[in-house]
Amino acid sequence: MNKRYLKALLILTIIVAILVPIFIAISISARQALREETSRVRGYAQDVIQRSDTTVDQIVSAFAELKSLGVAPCSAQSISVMKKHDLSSSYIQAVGYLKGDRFACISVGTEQPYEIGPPDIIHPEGIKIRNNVEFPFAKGDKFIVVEQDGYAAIVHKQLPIDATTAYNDISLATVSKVTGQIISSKGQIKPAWLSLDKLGREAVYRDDDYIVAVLPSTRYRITAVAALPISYLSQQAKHTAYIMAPVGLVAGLILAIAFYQLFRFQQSMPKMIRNALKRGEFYMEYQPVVDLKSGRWVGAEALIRWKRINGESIRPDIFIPIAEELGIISDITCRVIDLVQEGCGDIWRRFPDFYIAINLSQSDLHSEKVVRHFHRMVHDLGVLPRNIVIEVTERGLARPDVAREILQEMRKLGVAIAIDDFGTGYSSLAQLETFDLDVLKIDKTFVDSVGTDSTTSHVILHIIEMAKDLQLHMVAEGIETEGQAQFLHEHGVHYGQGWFYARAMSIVSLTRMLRDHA
Ligand code: G
Ligand code: G
Ligand code: MN
Repeated sequence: MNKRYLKALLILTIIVAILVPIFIAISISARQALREETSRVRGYAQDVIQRSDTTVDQIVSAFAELKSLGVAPCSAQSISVMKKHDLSSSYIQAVGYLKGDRFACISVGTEQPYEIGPPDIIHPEGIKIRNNVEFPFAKGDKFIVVEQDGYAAIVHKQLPIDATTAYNDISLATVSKVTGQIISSKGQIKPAWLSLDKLGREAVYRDDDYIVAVLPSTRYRITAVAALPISYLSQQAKHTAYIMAPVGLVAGLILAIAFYQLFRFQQSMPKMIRNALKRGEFYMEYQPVVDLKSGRWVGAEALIRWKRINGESIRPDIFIPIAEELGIISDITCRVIDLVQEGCGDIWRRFPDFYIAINLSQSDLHSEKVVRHFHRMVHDLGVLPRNIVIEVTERGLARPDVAREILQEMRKLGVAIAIDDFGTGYSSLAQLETFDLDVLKIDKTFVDSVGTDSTTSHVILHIIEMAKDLQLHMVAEGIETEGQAQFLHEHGVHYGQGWFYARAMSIVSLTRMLRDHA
C-alpha cells in the first residue's frame, strides 16, 4: 500500500468512525422515542375514553332512575332525585328537564327557565347533544348538555378531556362515532382525523407531523382522539445527537491514533528490519520433533525470534508477512540459514542423524540468493542430506513452475522437502502429486480436532491416508495432549511436535537436552 492511499483511508476511517456512532444513536433514539410517544399518545386516548365512558354511565343511571319514578318530570320528587344525582355523580354538574330548547326545571335550583338553543349532535335512540352551552349562573364556562326524552345532564366541557399531560400542545378530543362531530376538544384537531371510517377502529398512525391515536368506546357511540406533534421526536433526536457527537468524536480520535500508529509502524518496518539485520537482533529457537513411538528427538524446527534493543519482542507472525510484502524476506531467510549453520554445527557433529527444519517463504523459492546460501551451508558443514529439511507452505507452491525448478535443485543438494500447514491452503491433491515431496506436516487445527466431534475431526484421517498414498513421512504439529499423540500414533503418524513434548528452546537448551537424553 502506498502512502497516499493509506492517508486517504485513514481520513475516511476517522470520518466514518465519528459519524457512524452518531447516526446509529440518533436512529436508535428516534425509534425508541417514536415507540414511547406512540404508547403515550395511546395512553391519553385511553384516559379520555375512560372518563367519557364513566360520564355516560352516570348519565344513563340518572335518566333511568328519573324515568322509573313515573311522576311528572318537574315534580318535587323528581327534582329531589335530580339533586341526588347532581351531588353524588362525580362527572355530572347538574340534571334537569327540557321542554324544547328550554329548561323547565334544573337541579341547581333556580326557577328561571334557560334557553339553550337547538342540539348540535343527534344520535339514534333520541340522544341529543349540545356541546357549547353557557349558563348565566356560571358565566365563562362551557358545558355539554346530554338530553334523552327531555331529561338532560349537564357536564363541564373540559371534563372528559381533562387528562393531565406532559405536553401543552397535545390535542385531545371526544368525537361522535355516528356523525364525526366533536363533542369537546383541546388543541388542534384536523378534520382528516375525524372521518367516520377512521373513528370506528382503534389505531395509532402518523399523519404528516402528528402521531394520532384513535380509541373508540366499546360501550358508547363516542371515540377518543389524541394527537402529538412529531416535532417532539426530532427534538429528542437532536438532544441525543448533542450527547453522541462527542462520543463519536472520541471514538474517531482513538481509532485515528490507532490507525496512525499502525501506519507509522508499517512505514518504519523496512528500516526496523534492516536495522535488526545489521544489529543482529534476530536469533533462533528450536522446537523438537519427536518419534511418537519411542519419544526420541529426531530433529527440530528452527523458528526465528526478534528481540529489539529496547527489549520489545516482535512475533514472526507479525514481521514475516510484512517482510514478505516488502520484498526483504530473503534477507531474513539468509540470516536464518546463517544462524542455523552457526548454531547447529556442534549438534550435527555429535548427533549425525539429527535434522533441522527451516521455514521458507513463498518468494524464497524464487530467490537465487537463498539457494546459494543453502549450497554454502551444505558445502561448509559437510552435512548429510538427511540433516536439513525445508518447510514450504502451500502458498509457497502457488506458482508451481518456478517453485518446482528450485525445489528440484534443492533436492539435488540432498535437502528434504516438507509441506507445512497442510490443509489450510488451497492446493489440491492432484497438484501436490506433481511435486517431489518428502514430508507432510499436519496442521495444528487438525490435531486440535482429534477427539472432538467437529467436522474437521474426520479430515485428519483423510490427510493421513493421502500422505500414505503419496508415501510421505508425516509430522503432526501442535500436539498438546497424550490422547492426541496416541491417536496419531495409532493411525500411523510417526512424528510429531507440540507443547506436550517440548516448546521452542534456545540452541543451548536443545544441545544440553539432546546430550542428557543420549
Ligand atoms: O513458533 P512461532 O510462533 O514463531 O511461529 C509463528 C509463525 O512464523 C509460524 O507460521 C512459522 O512457520 C513462522 N516462522 C517461524 N520462523 C520462521 C522463519 O524463519 N521463516 C519463515 N518464513 N517463517 C517462520
Ligand atoms: O506454521 P508453523 O508450523 O511453522 O508454526 C508453528 C507455530 O506453532 C509456532 O508459533 C509455535 O510456537 C506453535 N506451536 C508449536 N507447538 C504448539 C503447541 O503444542 N500448541 C500451540 N498452541 N502452539 C504450538
Ligand atoms: Mn513450520
